[in-house]
Order: sequence, then C-alpha cells, then structure tokens
Amino acid sequence: MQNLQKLISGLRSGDRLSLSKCITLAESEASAHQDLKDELIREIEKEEYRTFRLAVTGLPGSGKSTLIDSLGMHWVERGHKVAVLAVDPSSSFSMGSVLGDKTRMTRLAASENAFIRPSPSRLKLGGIAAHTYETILLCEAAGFDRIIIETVGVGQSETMAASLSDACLLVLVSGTGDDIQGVKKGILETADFVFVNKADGPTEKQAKAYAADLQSISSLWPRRRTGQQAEVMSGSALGDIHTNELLTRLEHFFRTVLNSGTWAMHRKDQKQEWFHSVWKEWMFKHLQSSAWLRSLLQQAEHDLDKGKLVSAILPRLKQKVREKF
Ligand SMILES: Nc1nc2c(ncn2[C@@H]2O[C@H](COP(=O)(O)OP(=O)(O)O)[C@@H](O)[C@H]2O)c(=O)[nH]1
Ligand SMILES: [Mg+2]
Repeated sequence: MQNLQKLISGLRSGDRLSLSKCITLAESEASAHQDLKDELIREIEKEEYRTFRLAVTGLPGSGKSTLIDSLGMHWVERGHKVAVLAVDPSSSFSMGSVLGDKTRMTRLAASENAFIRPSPSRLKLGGIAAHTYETILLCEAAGFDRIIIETVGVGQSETMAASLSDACLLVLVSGTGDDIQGVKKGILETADFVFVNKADGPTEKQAKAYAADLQSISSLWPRRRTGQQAEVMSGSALGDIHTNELLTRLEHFFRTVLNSGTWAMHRKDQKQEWFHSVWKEWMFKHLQSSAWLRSLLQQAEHDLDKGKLVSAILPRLKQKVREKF
C-alpha cells in the first residue's frame, strides 16, 4: 500500500513511468491486483480536473492519427499536455493499426508533453469503455488536460468514445463511398465537428465539394448535446492546411462548454457510462461463473445435441432465468 501511495504521488507529479504503471495496474485482470486497483481508482476519482476530452472517429486511413499529430502539437506549443488514447477492438487481431498510429504521430511521440497509449489488446469491447475511462482519469491526474481518444470508426467503438468525450470530431475523406455509408449509419449523429480531410493535391477540389454538400444537409442532422449544429470543414492534416480553423473552432467550443453547464453535464453522463460499463462486465462474469446457470446451459447444449430446436429450447431457458431473478 505504501508503494501505491508512492506510485500515486509519482503520477500526480506528472511522472510518465508512474502513469504507465498505473494504467497497467488499472488494466490488470489478475485477482491479486484487484484491491490495489480499486484503491488506486478510489484515490483518483476524488479529484476532478477541468480538462477537455475529444473523440476522433472515422474509418481507417481517413487521416485521424495524422490530424491528431497536427492538433496535438498545436496544443503542446500552447502549453497544454496532450494524451492520446487509441481504442481499437480489432487490434487484438492485428498490431498493424497501433504501429501505424505511432508512425503517424511522430511529433507527438517525441514530445515530452504528450503521451500516446495504444489500445489495450486483451480487452473486449465491453471492457474497453471502462478501461478507457479509467485511463482518462489517470492521464488527467498526471496533468494532461487535453485527452484525445482515437477510434476506428466502425461499429460500437465510436459511439462508446463519443459517450466518454466532451466533443466528437469525425474525419471523412471524399470519394471512397464509405462517406455516404457513414451518413447512413448515423455516424454523423454523434459528431460535433466533421472534418473532410485530404483537401490537398489532386483530391482538394473533391474534398471541398464534399464538405460543401455535407454542409448543405447538416441542418437536417440532429442537434448536438450542446444545442449547437455540427460544424463541417475541409482541410489537410498532412500539410497542416486549415487545421488552424479547426483549432479555433474547437477552442471556441471548449470555452462555450466550460462556461455553460454543459461540461458538468458531460462529466455526469460519462460517469454513468463508466459505472454501467463496469457493472455490466462484472454481472456478465459473475453470471458466467454461476453453477446454476452453467448447469442450465449444459442441459440446453445437451438438448441441442439431441436434435431439439433452438426455438424450442430458448423460451424455456428464458423462462427459468426469469423465474430465478
Ligand atoms: N494527401 C493526404 N494524405 C493524408 C492526409 N492525412 C493523412 N494522410 C495519409 O493517409 C494515410 C492514413 O493516415 P492515418 O493518419 O494513419 O489514418 P487513420 O487510420 O485514420 O489514423 C497515411 O498514408 C497518411 O499519410 C492529408 O491531409 N492529405
Ligand atoms: Mg490511426
């Protein structure tokens, strides 16, 4: 426990090694670590910092990491400390995206005031939300005031990242066909900012036209939690072209959110999200280890094996569980 206090004071002094160790501890599923982990989180949860959490979503290859390198460096140059957390449920299958991210964020990776943490590869999606939230708290305790969560823009991960963040930036590229699909899938519904990237070289015109198209339909999208309309821009992350405009708008957004009651509301919602994520994980594990449920499942599997229909087994199974709880 004394060691934990030392670790926590190291963390609070901004020591990166302590931060890494704390994240590893929070990530640990070993039963021997659970008490320490609980104590760590209990200590950290007491403090609240007026930081900003930005989710960056979009399909692989749209330029998220490149854009984050550009935005992050601007913030570092203005005295902020920037943490980038990658959330990629698929990274347990391939390390490619993680390595890709590090090579795209070379400036941030070399900066003393930035911290890049790849996606925890062992965790399932359910656990990732809780883990990401805890990592955010730890980074904030270490003095990082701009937290960027980069996700692959598919499935639930980007909705999850948005629910843990104060603002959501969607990165699109024109002409891939995916962008239209993105609009359909409702990805836009979580975005506060839409940045059409790669508005440079031969793709400049197309990107600008696409941004203009999106802009013209943006009034049809649902309003954000802040009551504002999503803002659409185009630019080039690679050449830092027009990322200044994005920065100005983000800063304005941050100020508005901080000065209104929205920030406190976000924090409450994010806490709820964290709580439910941990609770669901725990419930699931707990139920899985229940002898009663296991024998019920074994019986069902046996019946299936004997040729019984799923549609016959499931209602009975559900009924038994309902009676029990
Ligand atoms: N032309 C151009 N290429 C870009 C731009 N931003 C990123 N890229 C390239 O797009 C590819 C994917 O970028 P990356 O940041 O890894 O995308 P991510 O998968 O969304 O994180 C890389 O080859 C980048 O160099 C841009 O603004 N213009
Ligand atoms: Mg990336």
